[in-house]
Amino acid sequence: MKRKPPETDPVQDAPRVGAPRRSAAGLPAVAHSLRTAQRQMGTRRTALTLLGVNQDGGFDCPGCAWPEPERRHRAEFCENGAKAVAEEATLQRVTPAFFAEHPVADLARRSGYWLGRQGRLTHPMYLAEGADHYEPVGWERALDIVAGELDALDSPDEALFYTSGRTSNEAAFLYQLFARCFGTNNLPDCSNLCHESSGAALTETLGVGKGSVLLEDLHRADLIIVAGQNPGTNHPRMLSALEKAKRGGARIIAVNPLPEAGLERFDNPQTLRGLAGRGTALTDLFLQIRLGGDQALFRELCRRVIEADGGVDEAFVREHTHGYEEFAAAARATDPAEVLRATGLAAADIDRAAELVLASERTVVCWAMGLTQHKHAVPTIREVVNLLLLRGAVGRPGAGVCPVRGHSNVQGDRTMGIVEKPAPALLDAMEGEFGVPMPREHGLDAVNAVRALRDGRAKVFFALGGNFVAASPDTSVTEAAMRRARLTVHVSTKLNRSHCVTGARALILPVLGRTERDVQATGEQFVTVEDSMGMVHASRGRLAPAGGHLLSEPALVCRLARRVLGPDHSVPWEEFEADYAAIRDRIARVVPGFEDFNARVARPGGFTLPHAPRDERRFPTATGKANFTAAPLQYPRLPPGRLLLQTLRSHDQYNTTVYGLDDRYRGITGGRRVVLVHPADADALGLPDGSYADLTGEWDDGVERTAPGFRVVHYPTAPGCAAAYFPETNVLVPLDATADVSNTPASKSVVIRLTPCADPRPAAGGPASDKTV
Ligand SMILES: Nc1nc2c(c(=O)[nH]1)N[C@H]1C(S)=C(S)[C@@H](COP(=O)(O)OP(=O)(O)OC[C@H]3O[C@@H](n4cnc5c(=O)[nH]c(N)nc54)[C@H](O)[C@@H]3O)O[C@H]1N2
Ligand SMILES: Nc1nc2c(c(=O)[nH]1)N[C@H]1C(S)=C(S)[C@@H](COP(=O)(O)OP(=O)(O)OC[C@H]3O[C@@H](n4cnc5c(=O)[nH]c(N)nc54)[C@H](O)[C@@H]3O)O[C@H]1N2
Ligand SMILES: [Mo]
Repeated sequence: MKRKPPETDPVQDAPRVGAPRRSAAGLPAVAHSLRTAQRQMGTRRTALTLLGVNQDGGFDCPGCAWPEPERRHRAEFCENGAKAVAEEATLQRVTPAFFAEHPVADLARRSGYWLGRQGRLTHPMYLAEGADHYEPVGWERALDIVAGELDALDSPDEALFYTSGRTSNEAAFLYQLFARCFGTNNLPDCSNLCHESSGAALTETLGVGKGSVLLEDLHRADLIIVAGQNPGTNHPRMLSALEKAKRGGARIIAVNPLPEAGLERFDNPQTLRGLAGRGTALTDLFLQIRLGGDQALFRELCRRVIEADGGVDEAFVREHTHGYEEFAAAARATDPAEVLRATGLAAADIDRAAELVLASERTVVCWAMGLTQHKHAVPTIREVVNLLLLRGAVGRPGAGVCPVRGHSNVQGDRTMGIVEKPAPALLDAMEGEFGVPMPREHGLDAVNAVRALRDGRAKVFFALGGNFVAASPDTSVTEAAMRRARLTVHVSTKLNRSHCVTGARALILPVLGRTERDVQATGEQFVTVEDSMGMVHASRGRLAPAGGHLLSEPALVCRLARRVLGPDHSVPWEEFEADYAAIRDRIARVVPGFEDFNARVARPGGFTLPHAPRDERRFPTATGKANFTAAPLQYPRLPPGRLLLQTLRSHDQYNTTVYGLDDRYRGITGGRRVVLVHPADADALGLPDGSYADLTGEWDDGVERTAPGFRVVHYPTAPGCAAAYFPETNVLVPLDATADVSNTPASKSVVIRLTPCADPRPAAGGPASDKTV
């Protein structure tokens, strides 16, 4: 069976390729961010907006979740933060006139890049059944439509309430409360596609599904291992922390199939040295690992530690851990030859890594999607924990686990109860506080939400932010599933693919972004967020709203709840809408660690949430100790003539939002349909640099999934491994190819074959370009 890719508009995608960069940031990055911002916002607005990012009294950067240092620079943002802000603060507008001009079928042919560039959404819009255009609709009528469809369901579990990680704590708390008062735990979120594997592994082994280090721990570390993460692009402010650690004597090991520029060298634009291009070399040891080889690497490091004299912190292991003997036996049985096969590394490099680990008292391991998006992601992250436990490197200053989160408030959303498998304690607390019975049965995660839509078990899809259709795997399956819904509703700031691939009826509900002033009945409001290290602080928008019809996310949820649950509901929705401090008072009573929330968040910099393993070496697991886990070694096996593809981010995108067509650090400009292949693999496949190929995914359901027309780039990736950007390649990721336990799509290990094809660019006789792009 063949599966055709969904139609998108033929963006003028004409990639040009130069040499990859050897360092990140510096002056070019500053210039680049200001240029992007000015183009979208003009000079005055650029200055006004960017100076408010991550400052006390300002707003939290809507980019990544990296924490702010206590002593902030005047401009505590980075190139990619500036792009995220500009994307939201743009002066372009998508008005009802735009929708009158563009039927949905036309929008569905456009690229995500084009859709995003049309600007901010300004009016609630409704797509009636059978209609071909969205039409403006009043808020009351829009909420009536949602309430009507929800009322008509046979069970509350036929509704899905998705969340993307930009939502504030206040909006997230109200949203999960609403969904549960309505009667379902169907709260899939972007975490399911992202760090779910980290949460699963850490909860089981340490008892808390969050990172155990603070910024100052990074600064004090002896050794920082950065595995499966590209901070130069996705967490640029992390480079400042790495630089500081480095200056304090830390060593850094980068574990990655790609030599990422940001990890090689950092020219800090906030220091003179950096501006002059005399930056800091960051990586001491680069382990160019095969995709999915990390569990084997960490297991081997564990073996070395166990076998070295004095390698194991015996006092810590005795006092605080469980399962050591069983794990040590498994580690001792590791076959070094298999480790070399799984990792593709040289024995000498592993020796060097083991030396650095053994020489370090204070080790931090940082990771992101390179570890979480594999079939064996959970055992891989457990292996990271095993290594740190052996060294007593949890709950010690300068040491610990550091899963680097993605969306700016994805961690906070989870803390607020956006989770499809809620802890009974959370439900008990909400029942006690609000007197409403909470559903106990587990709900659907993101992948299971797609399955439920596909199978007709779910009929209403409601999204608080995000771009579910483009972010989810198996694009054709996901899109077909979405089209089966009775109603799809997107609470959004910008136009995206999910507005174009709809259920029988659809709504777009426009809201305020982080950068905008939020005024309610009791006056100006602020919201709060939690960063990757469990710090909670306030975020206050400064700009005038993008239009007069926008609601804030908390206000929208309150109005919807009142409409669906009735005006006499026991939750005071009206009071919450008028005064967000009233929401925080309830959070303080329901969510552990938020006691006295309003007072503590009023302090500059906010406050840090408690973390038992970090603060007191207490491990709230099933055994009451930190758990070693001895899983069998796993790594992807590749049939001959095939490559293992990872789907990743370019420097010019934020998940499904494409800012531009360049991937500066990797030397690629002007296009996104590129596939990075090791020269030896490309030669063996008869694919010269600059030739074109179709990518076809192979999976055991026998369905062939094809993404056509990618320019082949000979690139120094690990042999046998390829890389291409998502969301273009999500069509290749099978819905059923997910991580064990966490059910996160395995989008970093897709088996593909490359078939040579003709150059699809217009100049080469390919399809005509779209004049409007
Ligand atoms: N500018 C910008 N910032 C962002 C985002 C964005 O899109 N743009 N997205 C945000 C979000 S939601 C997230 S989750 C984070 C994502 O941050 P990252 O995880 O850095 O994002 P990816 O681009 O997916 O990069 C994965 C990295 O892991 C490596 N890798 C892939 N597979 C493996 C493997 O098997 N082993 C090892 N050791 N390495 C591997 C890749 O080569 C790449 O360097 O960034 C957040 N910040
Ligand atoms: N193949 C592949 N797929 C992946 C990944 C991968 O590495 N490879 N990464 C996965 C990861 S880590 C993640 S986190 C997901 C991301 O999945 P999502 O979070 O669903 O996707 P985004 O692209 O971040 O969502 C962008 C949209 O959010 C809306 N938006 C932006 N700001 C706001 C706001 O303040 N309020 C509201 N209401 N809406 C707003 C805009 O309309 C914008 O179009 O994608 C996943 N998909
Ligand atoms: Mo993410």
